[in-house]
Amino acid sequence: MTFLYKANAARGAEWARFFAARAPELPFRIWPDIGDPDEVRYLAVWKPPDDIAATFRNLELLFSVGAGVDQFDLTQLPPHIPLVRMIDPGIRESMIEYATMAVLALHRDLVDFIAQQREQVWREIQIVSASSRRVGVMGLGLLGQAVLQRLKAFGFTLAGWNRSPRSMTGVTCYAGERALPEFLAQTDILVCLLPLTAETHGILNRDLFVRLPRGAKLINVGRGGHLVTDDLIDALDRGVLSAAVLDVAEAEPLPAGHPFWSHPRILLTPHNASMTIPESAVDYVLETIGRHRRGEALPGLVDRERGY
Ligand code: NDP
Ligand code: OXD
Repeated sequence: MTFLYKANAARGAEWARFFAARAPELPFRIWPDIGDPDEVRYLAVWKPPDDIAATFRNLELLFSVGAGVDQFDLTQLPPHIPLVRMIDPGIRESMIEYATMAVLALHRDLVDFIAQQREQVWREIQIVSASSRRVGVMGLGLLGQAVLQRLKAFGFTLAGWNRSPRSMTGVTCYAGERALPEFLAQTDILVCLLPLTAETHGILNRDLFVRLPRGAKLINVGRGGHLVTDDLIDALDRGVLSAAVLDVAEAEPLPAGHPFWSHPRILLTPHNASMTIPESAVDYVLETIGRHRRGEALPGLVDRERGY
């Protein structure tokens, strides 16, 4: 019975250390050293290998080492193998930091100041109070809620939009497609923290941008597939949007010459908003394995119908 890890090798070495300490009875291997594939009962991956079911015939549980699972072709996974996404305080805390950094950067006009510094321009920009700045988060899941919770401390006017109804103190919550225009109309800084599914693919597009107040700002920490590149560039060039912070791209690494690299109103990071922390991730997978063995419900179990 083996646990096989297929993701960042340096972090895999840390997983190995925590496995050795916390589950010495469970052999731990790092891809491509898979050993006997029939021994693999548990597989944790970022990018899934081909033919998982045919290669690992005795697989019992499949883990995503990230919170998102859009990298899996859910139609190719046999129904008897549960897919479990990562629920990790490390992901949550680093996402809160990143989203807070991005919201504050856009709120306090950092994109303009970077441009001014390059041009040696010393010019004040009128400060807008946090209470007058309306921040809206798309996706009120674990991360969206955690980000909003932390943003309360700054005094922003907060809203959230979600598939099913949610309620959060101090946050105006909107639900469903019909409520989207109303949510957008009162959002100055839009944060995308949706999972990438058939429904959300390309959601950050021209039609959505024009529903925001003119000159609104965008933060995409969901997935590159949420955003239509040409529509963003056009919106920025025409002043429909005034700035964007992007952590994700449709093709990663972003290809040379892509317009995101050089657009003066885009701040770009290399899918680095948050990271799974090996120590807490190992606790989570071992707890999930225990629950699975006991036949208990699995927090983080992916609903294949919904796609997240
Ligand atoms: P959750 O599954 O906890 O939350 C997803 C939320 O999105 C749910 O509240 C869900 O609604 C809502 N949702 C799903 N589909 C729609 C839709 N069509 N319209 C409106 N709302 C919808 O996920 P997390 O919060 O943990 O993570 C969200 C995403 O963040 C991940 O899938 C991943 O893509 C991204 N991510 C990015 C990282 C990075 O480093 N850039 C790091 C980690 C995550 P409902 O309540 O109805 O289910
Ligand atoms: C994740 C990510 O999904 O890092 O966890 O993007």
